[in-house]
Amino acid sequence: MSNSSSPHLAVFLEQQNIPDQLKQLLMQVAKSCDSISSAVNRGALDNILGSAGSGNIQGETQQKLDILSNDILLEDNVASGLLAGMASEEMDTIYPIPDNLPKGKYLLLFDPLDGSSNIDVNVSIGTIFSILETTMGKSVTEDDFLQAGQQQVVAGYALYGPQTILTFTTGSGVHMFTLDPKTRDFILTKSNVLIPEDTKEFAINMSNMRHWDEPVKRYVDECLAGKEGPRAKDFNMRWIASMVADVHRVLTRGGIFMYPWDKRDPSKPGKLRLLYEANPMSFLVEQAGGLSINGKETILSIKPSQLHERVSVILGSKNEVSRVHEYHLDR
Ligand code: P6P
Repeated sequence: MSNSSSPHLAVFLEQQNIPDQLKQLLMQVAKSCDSISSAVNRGALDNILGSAGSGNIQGETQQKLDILSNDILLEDNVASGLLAGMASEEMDTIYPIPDNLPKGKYLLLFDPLDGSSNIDVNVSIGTIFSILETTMGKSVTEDDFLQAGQQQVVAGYALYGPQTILTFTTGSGVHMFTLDPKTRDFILTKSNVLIPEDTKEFAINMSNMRHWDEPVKRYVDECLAGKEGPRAKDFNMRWIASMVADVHRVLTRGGIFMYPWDKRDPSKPGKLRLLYEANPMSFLVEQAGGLSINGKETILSIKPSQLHERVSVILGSKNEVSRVHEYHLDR
């Protein structure tokens, strides 16, 4: 879609009916993603691959790029005067804006670099972000972040792949911008993205099959049965193990992405995090005409009870997610 008349991000935002401070915040986040993209592209040249030798609250080993990406987002946005606080997959607790700095009314939540297991093997990774509102200038606590996903004012991601693509919604459709490596401008390349209601492509980590709950196993078995089975059509499977890349494919050509609850750790509702992975992706998918559920309920309706809460995720093409939903209700 891009041509010389395609608007830059700043021009596009000027045309949007959203508060100026939110436009400024989106521009700032885009700038941070541009910086992360440059760091990711440099990789081993700057000795920033591999483990940082530390762990996060999720119990995961932090990669050097995880921490660098987190620091870029913190440092770029802390003094913007637009935020009351930030929260990150890589930080145990929330980050309130210090009292000596100007405060705003937005909360910025992010997974600074999603798909970290792919960093060292040069497979697409990304930044996921979500913006909530609070009272202007408030000294925030964790409770201010515990809002249902339907309260988000912005959701988006930056995908660091063959191109760097910034995708976001402000509640008026989903729009995609490609980073021009020469000018470092984000150029609108796809607007009002819509997910096809049907698909022949499913995404799930098949190695966990023996641990799945019955409704998910029933759905995947039917996909695997292909033309000879009850679906009477063949399916294809994809699994990149970077949620950003898998969801970008679903937004771009349809599909169903699943990281469901499984019985490896029954106390955990799922692997993916609700506030800064599932909620932003669910807002994008619903704005693009898809569905996003945890099995029985829509993810955007879930009221969080803790910052790093996890959730089962089944999202994508409307008619496929509806089928999985029915199987959960039938059980
Ligand atoms: P698995 C990446 O670590 C992540 O959080 C998501 O981006 C991705 O979809 C999932 O985990 C991959 O998990 O168990 O297949 O490695």
